[in-house]
Amino acid sequence: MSHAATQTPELLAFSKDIRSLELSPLWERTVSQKPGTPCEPHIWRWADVEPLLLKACDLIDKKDAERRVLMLENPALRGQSFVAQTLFTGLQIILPGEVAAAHRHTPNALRFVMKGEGAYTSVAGERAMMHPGDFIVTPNWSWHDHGNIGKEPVVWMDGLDSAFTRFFGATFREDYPSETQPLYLAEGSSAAAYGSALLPVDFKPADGASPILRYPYERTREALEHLVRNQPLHASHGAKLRYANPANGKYPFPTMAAFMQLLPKGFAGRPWRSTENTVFNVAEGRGVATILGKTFDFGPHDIFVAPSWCDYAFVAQEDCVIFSYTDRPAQEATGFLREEQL
Ligand code: GTQ
Ligand code: FE2
Repeated sequence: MSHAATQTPELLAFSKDIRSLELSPLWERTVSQKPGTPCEPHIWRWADVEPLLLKACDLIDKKDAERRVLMLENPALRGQSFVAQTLFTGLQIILPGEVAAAHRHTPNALRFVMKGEGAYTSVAGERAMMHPGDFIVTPNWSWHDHGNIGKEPVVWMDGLDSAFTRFFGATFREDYPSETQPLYLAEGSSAAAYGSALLPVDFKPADGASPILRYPYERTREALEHLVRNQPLHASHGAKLRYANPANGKYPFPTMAAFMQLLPKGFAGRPWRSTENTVFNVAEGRGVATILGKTFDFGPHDIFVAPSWCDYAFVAQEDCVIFSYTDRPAQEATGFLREEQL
């Protein structure tokens, strides 16, 4: 509660005087003491964004751009690089023959592959081919480079927790001495070792990012199909699975969770709100998301953000498959998370 203190001339003078000593009275505080952030719900439609990504390919040579990425900035955070106060979203495009040079940084990164075949990412000595619908993990401080050895442009979404490293003043980065890193693990190694509900016999669980490099779309899609046919739907989320870190049963990153949900045609979800900041990326289908009273028609490859404490509800006009990522693990670890069905 903010009490309006009686503003005597002495009190006014006092408040003004202490400002020069970098002090300010709590009883005059104006910053919000409510849940939610200044961020707004917003949608970036593929029909608008795809031509711009292709145009960026004409304008920016790979040699001049470390990564050819368009950042999705929340309308309330222009110039600040973030889609919500805790999350970064970028759309990256890579043309046949191009390489995005190896580097590493303290932010964790996830990729959600959107369009095109023939691109790969190499992370910590292992290469994975990227296919639409795949979810890919780049743990913090691991070397990573990307390339396109196919015949068409490839686009994916980058999700980073760089807002956290910026918040803590802990953003560090390094370039690898050569353009690509050496590959010392065979393709498929992390899937074989960790991706079948089996673990190496000498494995010690750790609290970092998931050891699985790539969570393939086919398997995720299949699991959701099965659930939709055989289990009751969640009233708000339909059939929704979270990507798990097999090392500890938790999330793919200490800071970020990722999910895939299937909303069968005709689904009309109950409104939901959470202090989680959520970025949605439509893999398949058309529908309507209502976020904080604004309605957004969506289709394949559209991206929209539901910032903290903005209530949202889905209507599916076709079978919809929707990827999302959030800051949930950070809020669970701190005990801040609150959520409710409305
Ligand atoms: O691909 O390594 O969108 O380091 C932002 C920072 C992508 C990447 C981004 C990055 C990358
Ligand atoms: Fe990176």
